[in-house]
Amino acid sequence: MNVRNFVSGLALLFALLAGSATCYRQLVRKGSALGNDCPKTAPWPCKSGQCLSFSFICDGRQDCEDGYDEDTALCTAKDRPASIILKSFIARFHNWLIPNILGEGTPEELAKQLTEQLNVREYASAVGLNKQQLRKLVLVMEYARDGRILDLILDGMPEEAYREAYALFGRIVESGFLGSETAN
Ligand SMILES: [Ca+2]
Repeated sequence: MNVRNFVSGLALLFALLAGSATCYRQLVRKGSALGNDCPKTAPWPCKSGQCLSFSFICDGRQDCEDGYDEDTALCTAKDRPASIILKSFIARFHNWLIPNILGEGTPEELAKQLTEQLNVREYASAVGLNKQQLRKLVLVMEYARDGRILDLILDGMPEEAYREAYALFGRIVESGFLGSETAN
């Protein structure tokens, strides 16, 4: 195999999926991407053997014979910020986020759960949030999505966290993370 093609293909996948690196590595291990012999025009290998271009991944229609291109975990990772970026954000602002907003856990664990859990309810049950904590998390995510910087600051957010909070939490919310939950 051409190693350079493989490496740049993998880098491209990471960039395009822009998802959880950890989750992606697990998916690669489960799948066949490490033996990728697909052409450049359709560089994404289904586990069942077909090659797809990126526009077919998570577009809502099954293109792989086994449906892997619409795999729930894969598509969740695609829509969420990379866990490594979240981890760094959580680590820098842990005084604000842990445990008040995200619950108890290391930045790495919490980032992983945020990128991999389907919605805020499943996140809450994975990290052990009670009802009140769940409501608080939903509220902060809504504030971030709506750009309510003053409410976030009143809620304890350091001002310098805002840009990242907006980009990261906003994107998580956009991926459908809140489901039907609202804080009010
Ligand atoms: Ca598809």
